[in-house]
Amino acid sequence: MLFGRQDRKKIKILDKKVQEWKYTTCGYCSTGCSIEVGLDAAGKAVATRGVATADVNRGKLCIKGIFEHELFEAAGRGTTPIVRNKPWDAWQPASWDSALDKMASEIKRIQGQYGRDAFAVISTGQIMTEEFYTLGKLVRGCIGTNNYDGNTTLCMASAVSGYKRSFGSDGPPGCYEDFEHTECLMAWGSNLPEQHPIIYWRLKEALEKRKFPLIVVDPRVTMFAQFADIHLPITPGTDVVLQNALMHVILAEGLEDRDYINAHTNGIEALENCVKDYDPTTAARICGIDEDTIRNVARLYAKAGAAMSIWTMGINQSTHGSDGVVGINNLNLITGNIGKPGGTSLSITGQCNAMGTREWSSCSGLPGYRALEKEKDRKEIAEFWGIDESFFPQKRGMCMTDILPAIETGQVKGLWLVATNPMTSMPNTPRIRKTLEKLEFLVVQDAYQDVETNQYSHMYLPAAVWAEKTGCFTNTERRVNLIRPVVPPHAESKPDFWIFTELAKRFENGQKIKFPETPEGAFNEMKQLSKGDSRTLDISGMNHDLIEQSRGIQWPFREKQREEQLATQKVDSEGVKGDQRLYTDGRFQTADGKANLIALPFIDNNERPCEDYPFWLNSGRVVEHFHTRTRTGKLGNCNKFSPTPYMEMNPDAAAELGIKHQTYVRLVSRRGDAVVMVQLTQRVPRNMVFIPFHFHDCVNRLSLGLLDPHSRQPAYKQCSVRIEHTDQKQAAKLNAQRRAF
Ligand SMILES: Nc1nc2c(c(=O)[nH]1)N[C@H]1C(S)=C(S)[C@@H](COP(=O)(O)OP(=O)(O)OC[C@H]3O[C@@H](n4cnc5c(=O)[nH]c(N)nc54)[C@H](O)[C@@H]3O)O[C@H]1N2
Ligand SMILES: Nc1nc2c(c(=O)[nH]1)N[C@H]1C(S)=C(S)[C@@H](COP(=O)(O)OP(=O)(O)OC[C@H]3O[C@@H](n4cnc5c(=O)[nH]c(N)nc54)[C@H](O)[C@@H]3O)O[C@H]1N2
Ligand code: SF4
Ligand SMILES: [Mo]
Repeated sequence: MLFGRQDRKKIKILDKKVQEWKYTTCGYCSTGCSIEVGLDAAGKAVATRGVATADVNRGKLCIKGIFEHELFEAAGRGTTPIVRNKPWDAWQPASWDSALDKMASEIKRIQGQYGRDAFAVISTGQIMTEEFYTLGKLVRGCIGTNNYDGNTTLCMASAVSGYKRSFGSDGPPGCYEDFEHTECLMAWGSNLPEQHPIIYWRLKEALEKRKFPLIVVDPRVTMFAQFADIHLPITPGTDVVLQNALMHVILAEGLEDRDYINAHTNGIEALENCVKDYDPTTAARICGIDEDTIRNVARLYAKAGAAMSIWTMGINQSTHGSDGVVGINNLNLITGNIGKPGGTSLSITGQCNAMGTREWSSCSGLPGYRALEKEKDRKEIAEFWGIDESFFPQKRGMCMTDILPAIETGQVKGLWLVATNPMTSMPNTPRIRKTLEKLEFLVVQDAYQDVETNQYSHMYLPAAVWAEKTGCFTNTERRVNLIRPVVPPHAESKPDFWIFTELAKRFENGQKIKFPETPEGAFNEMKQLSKGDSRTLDISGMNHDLIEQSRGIQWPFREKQREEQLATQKVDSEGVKGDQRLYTDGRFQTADGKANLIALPFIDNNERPCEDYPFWLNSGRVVEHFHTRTRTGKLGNCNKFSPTPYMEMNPDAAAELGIKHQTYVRLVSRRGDAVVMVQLTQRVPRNMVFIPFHFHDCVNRLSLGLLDPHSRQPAYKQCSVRIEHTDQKQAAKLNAQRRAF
């Protein structure tokens, strides 16, 4: 029998006349979806589809992935290098040769005049791993500045620092498949359905097959919170207090895994002493979660056969970011939930290749998780590259969030920005503007010429974007996936890889060091550097073709694993598999192989709401936009959902101030002001407003961005503002003047 409307018209799908589908990997978020881009007879990218045989997305894509082929021709792409003497002069087009000559001579001038570290380099989480490795070789091996970092300090630095403190090394130990085994999942400060829609879909599918409790910790009633069994609307910045209280209950009630603690950890006594002070009654007053809920959640988590935690920016972007990560690790260690199916501490990464930069860019150290502080590591890399070991500094230099203030004090005179837009993404825009104005030489290397930071530069280098290039991204679950070039670089733009190797030729060490000629060449160097029995980050079994054939391979994947699998498996259809999990044997990357339990006393150091600034200002993202909108802002299919800067505000709070839905208001903080449209919603509590950070001259004009002491990551999500009425006509006019597409 047939149900439903019989006369329903068939949906017609427009025939895009695709002649060929090409394999690649999505270039937005860290989920790492495998994509195929369709080309028409003229070679134009006209469609995108998910790869059905890819384990990560199994044919699915989110709204950003579906329209990703449109970004190649989006407005604002750079066409040729351009230069000017002062940021207020007119741009002059330049040839690549003359631009790179000038860039090298300006770097040498600044370093000669003010010292090597006076020229700083800030990169990204959005170029290929081979490009990161090559940039590292150029910056550490040829230019020789120690003030070299990535925008990942705004993003994943707390996760990196927390993993290192707990386990002795970076590297998320879990994987998406853990959803299929877990018996309790706790999500801290992550809005998975909007920010990692395909990871969320994997979780949802696991939940549909087998019910387990889902607990979401977020001050807002996000989409994720709405789907949760238990939502903990925490007071901003107090996750560490909740974590200590959960551990207080677990230890007081004897629910911990003593055998695991004794065999695999150090530091339980200090932790026990610390969490004694965080009984649920006391903690409830600080973190805003009632004491019975704390006890209930602690018991659920500890009694589950396997329990896991995931987290994103609600934890990392805090003055307790690194501590929040360590707190999650503590919780999992005392319950024996590390390295087992469904029992893990899985940081959900941000940008498409935030992992690749952590692994191979040399930003915070040397390639392959090596440290500048270790003589053995310095020697090994110096020898491999063929330079003198003394060329390397012996400890890490400044982070991104310290480099910009160092321009203010005159320590840094020149800056090279690769694929990052601090004028929109750094906290306290008025201050960033002033610092950039002080630079003697600023180079912006970006796929889009209209990126806001370019207004302050002396040179702009047009970069090829995403699938105009070849290389790898590593996703949240340590899966290395491949981007094949789908179309040639736009106009005269060049792959970042090419720019790095060409610039290297203009430095003395660049004559000595052999630079790889192709991304595959760089990948081979990384493979050689990754070999070693004690290394978790081992990619020696991989190559580009095998990665594509397998639709991504997780590391570690050693040569030995490849040989074994090639001998026994039908690699043609299934590909090969790396290790799904780290630390399965309970051995960590510390001196004695045990993980560290670390006591975390809470210090309340946030800017909090007060009489003059009575609202918490929270910020984050929406599903249809990516970051500073250089891409999604120009794709009609994405931008149409939220083209106007807006804020979520609680209707009761609005009624009290006489503020109406869809009117403009002026927000004021101790740093500056911003005009936004009001969207009334119960999603935010009465004492909080939330603003997506995608828009220029908006939330970051207000934000404070106090830094985490361990990771130097800004606390974007906690500061305070007041709300004022504003002239509606003037506000509408101002809004129209903003970058509009
Ligand atoms: N659509 C889309 N997807 C993206 C991105 C994008 O720009 N657009 N960017 C990618 C990148 S780089 C990143 S880093 C990720 C970010 O992914 P998420 O971290 O999931 O996204 P956010 O919206 O920044 O923040 C998540 C939540 O943290 C909550 N939060 C605020 N303060 C606190 C607190 O004190 N405690 C807790 N527990 N929670 C708090 C906020 O209310 C918010 O709902 O997304 C990635 N995916
Ligand atoms: N208030 C507030 N601020 C935040 C956050 C928040 O939650 N709240 N989140 C922070 C986080 S987690 C992050 S990750 C940062 C992101 O901050 P940014 O990195 O500054 O933001 P993007 O817009 O992603 O900038 C990346 C740039 O790289 C360019 N690009 C893309 N692909 C390529 C390429 O292949 N080559 C080159 N050369 N250029 C390319 C893009 O056009 C874009 O201009 O923002 C941070 N800022
Ligand atoms: S979930 Fe992330 S990786 Fe997957 S299609 Fe969407 S933006 Fe791309
Ligand atoms: Mo991020």
